[in-house]
Amino acid sequence: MLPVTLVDLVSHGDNRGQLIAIEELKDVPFDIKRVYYIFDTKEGVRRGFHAHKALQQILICVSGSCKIHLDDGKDTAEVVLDNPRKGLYVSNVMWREMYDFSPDAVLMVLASELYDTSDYIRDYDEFLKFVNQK
Ligand code: T46
Repeated sequence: MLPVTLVDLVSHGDNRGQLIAIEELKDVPFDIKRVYYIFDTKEGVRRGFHAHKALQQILICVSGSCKIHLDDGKDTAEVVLDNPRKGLYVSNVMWREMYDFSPDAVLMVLASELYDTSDYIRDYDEFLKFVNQK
C-alpha cells in the first residue's frame, strides 16, 4: 500500500464560520505558482489518467467529496477527500485518477509549476518506463 501524505490545514473558526489560509513554503512544501479547481463534475466521470515529470501538487476538496487513486508504479492508494481542512500532497512521477465526485464537489489544486503540457505523461506504459529509468 502506497503511503500518502495528508496536510492538516488550520481553520480559523469563530461564531461567523471558518476560514483557512494557505501560505507557500509554510503550509505547502513548495512555491505556489498556479491554482485551479475542478467543479461541476458529471456523475460517473473519472479524470486524470496521467503523471507529471516535475509538478508537485496539493489537492483539497473544499466542498463535497471525491476520491483519488494514486500509483507510483509499484504501489497504489485510494484516498477519500471530504474535508476542506485536509490537503493531499501528490509528488511528481505519480499516476493519478480522480473519481466518485459528489455533485457539490469542488477540488482545488495548488501547483508548484505553471501549466506545461510537456510535463504530462499520459500513457501508463510510458509512465512505468519513466519510473524504472529514474
Ligand atoms: C492534475 C489533476 C489533479 C489549462 O488550460 N490550464 C491548467 O492549468 C490545467 C490544469 C488545465 N488546463 C486545461 C487543459 C484541458 O483543456 O483544462 C482542460 C482540462 O485539463 P485536464 O484534462 O488536464 O484535467 P484533469 O482533471 O485530467 O487533470 C488536472 C490537471 O491537468 C493535472 O495536472 O494533476 O487535474
